[in-house]
Amino acid sequence: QALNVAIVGATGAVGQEFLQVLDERQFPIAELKLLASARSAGKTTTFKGKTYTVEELTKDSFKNVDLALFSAGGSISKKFAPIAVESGAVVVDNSSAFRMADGIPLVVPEVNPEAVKEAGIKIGNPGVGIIANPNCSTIIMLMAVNPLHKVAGVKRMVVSTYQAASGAGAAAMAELEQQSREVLEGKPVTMDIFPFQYAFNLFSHNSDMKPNGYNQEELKMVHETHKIWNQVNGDQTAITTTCVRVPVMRAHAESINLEFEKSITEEEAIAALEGAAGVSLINDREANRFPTPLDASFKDDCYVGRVRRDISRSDNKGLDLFVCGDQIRKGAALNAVQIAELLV
Ligand code: A2P
Ligand code: 11C
Repeated sequence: QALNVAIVGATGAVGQEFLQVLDERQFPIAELKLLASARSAGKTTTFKGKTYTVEELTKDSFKNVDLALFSAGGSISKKFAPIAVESGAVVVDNSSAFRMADGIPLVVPEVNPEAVKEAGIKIGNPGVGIIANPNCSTIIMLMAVNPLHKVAGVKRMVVSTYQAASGAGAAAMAELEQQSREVLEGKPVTMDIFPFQYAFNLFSHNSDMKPNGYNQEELKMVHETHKIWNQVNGDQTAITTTCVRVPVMRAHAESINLEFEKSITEEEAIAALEGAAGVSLINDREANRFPTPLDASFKDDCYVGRVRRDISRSDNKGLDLFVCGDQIRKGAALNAVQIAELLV
C-alpha cells in the first residue's frame, strides 16, 4: 500500500538524501510532506517532477501521516517523535534520542531486521512506533564486521574511524569547502562549526568528551553494537574505538582489528564478505588498490578491503580490515529507508 510520508529535517543533508533514496527505490508514497524549521518554511523542493513547499514543523504536522522519517537532531526527535506516534505514524529516527531506550528497536536491516517485528511495530498500529537508525559509524562498521561475526564470533574489536564532514551536517560540509578555498587563496580560514581548522587538518571527533577519556561518538559505537547484536551484560564483544574527523566530504572510513572466538582464514573471511548483501570488496594487493571514501561516495554499498590475518597472533583468530561507506546514504538515509521498507 502507498503511505503518507513526512520528512522532518527535509532541508538538511540527510533530509535531501531521504528524497533521493525514496525516489530511486520507488518507495510507495501517496502524499509527501516536507518539514523543517520556520527558517525554511516556504522553500520549495522537487520530487518526482512535482514541486513541494517546505512547511514549518509543528505538533499538528503529523495528521494522516503513516510514516515519518526524522533527521533534524536529537532535541527535535525527543519533542516531536512521540507526537508523531500519538498521531498514528511510525517514526524512523536518525538521531541518537531513542537508540538506547528499552523497547525501541535499533536496526541495520542486513543485521537485525527481525527487531522491528519483535517490537510489534507496523503501519497503522498507533502507540508503538519509533524505530531508531544507528549512528553512521556503527552502521558502516557492522556492515563489514557482521558477516564475519556470523562465521566466527567477534570476541574483541579495536576500531579507528576517519569521519567525513557530512556527519556533522550540511553546514560542516560547507565549512570544509569554504576553508579549502580560503587556504589555497592564502586567506585566514572561517571557523563557524568546528573549533579547529578543518581543511588540510584532522582532529579528535567533535562529540562530547566523557570523564573516562572517550568521546560520545566512540561510546555510541560500543553501546549500539551490543544492542544491535542483542548482547547482554557478561556476554558482550569487547570493543574499543577512536573517532577522528578528517577533511573528506561524505564517506566515513574505518580501520578495524578483530579477534574471533573461532578460527577464520583470510579466504573464509573474503568468501563471507563476498556473499554479504550491501558489501563490495576492493581488495587487490598486487595493485595496492583498496577502498577510498571517494569509491564509497554516493554509493549504497560499503566497500571492504585490506582483509588480512593479524600477524601479531600465531593463530587464525585475528583479522584486520578497512571499510568505507557513504555517511549520508548507508550511514543515514538509505538505512532509514531500508527500515521503512521492512514495514511495507
Ligand atoms: P532548517 O534548514 O530549516 O534549519 P543538517 O543536519 O544538514 O544540518 O540539517 C538539519 C535539519 O534539521 C534541517 O532540515 C533543519 O531545518 C532541521 N531543523 C533544525 N532545527 C529545526 C527545528 N527547530 N524545527 C524543525 N526542523 C529543524
Ligand atoms: C558523525 N556519526 O559522523 C556522527 C554524526 O549519533 O547520529 C551523527 C551523530 C549521531 O559525526
